[in-house]
Amino acid sequence: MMNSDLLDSVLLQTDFPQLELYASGKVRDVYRLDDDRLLFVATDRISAFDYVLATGIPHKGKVLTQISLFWFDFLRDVVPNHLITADVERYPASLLKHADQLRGRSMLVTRADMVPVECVVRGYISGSAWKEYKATGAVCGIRLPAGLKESDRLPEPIFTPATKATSGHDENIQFAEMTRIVGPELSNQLRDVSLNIYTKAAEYARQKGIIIADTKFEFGRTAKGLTLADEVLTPDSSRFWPADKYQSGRAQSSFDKQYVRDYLEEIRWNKQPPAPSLPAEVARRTSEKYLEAYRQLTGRDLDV
Ligand code: Q0Z
Repeated sequence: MMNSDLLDSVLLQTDFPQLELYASGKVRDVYRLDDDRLLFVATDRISAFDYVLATGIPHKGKVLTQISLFWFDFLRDVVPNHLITADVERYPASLLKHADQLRGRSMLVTRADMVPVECVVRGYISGSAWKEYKATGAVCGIRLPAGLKESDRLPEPIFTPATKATSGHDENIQFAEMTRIVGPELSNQLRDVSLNIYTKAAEYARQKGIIIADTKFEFGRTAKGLTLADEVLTPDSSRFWPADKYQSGRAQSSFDKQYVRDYLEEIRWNKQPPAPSLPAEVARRTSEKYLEAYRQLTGRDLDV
């Protein structure tokens, strides 16, 4: 018997020989369709400790795509977004031969003139912000109250822009530095819209039992003006914490990746390539967590 029924539920690598790759990341690929339109594809790849693992997570690409689509709709009156359609049957005819690879995990989007700054909003102090705060008492030049503990909720959400460093890692910058890169008017506009979007989404997610500790937005310019692009408010672009396990004063468990991290610590992977594969049970339980995040946020089961 062929095991294709098992294998084809997980997409690690797309196979679109005639499409032109426009950008590729650890888990997503973007193709250029024509001058105005791109095709975004979310694979089932997962990264941990900066490396893509050898095992895919069933349904992950679909869950992340469907979460972004949920937020694009939720935020439609706040900010225009780059989505044209995620309905494969409405894609250009040349893509229909790939419909089975694309369905549920892809979006046809408007190509935007991207702003070269990552718009990060933090409602809680974690990760690089916690490190910076401990060292300096400030994050991206924003002075914070003394005595904060790791993972504390901030008095109000803060805008902490970042740039893609040559290392591939993001580098936190001060708002003043952002104004030198993109100008003061656009910087003010991006800060205000980013804080608005985060506040509205985080309030909603919190009612559904998910703390969105922080998140990264990317914007571009299109005919609609300043446009929300890329993926939005997913577990890959944000820290999702289960609200019922939240406790400040320590690092939080991750909504989606905790089983993966625990396993990688347990096998004492040295965090150098090659990245290991995951036991089927770890992949399956992680898949459940992504599906649970979708269900908790939207109130619906993802049809898988
Ligand atoms: C986003 C990225 C990814 C690697 C380019 N609407 C747009 N127009 C022009 N460019 C982009 C978008 Cl979203 C764009 N990225 C980030 C995404 C893989 C890098 F899926 N790069």
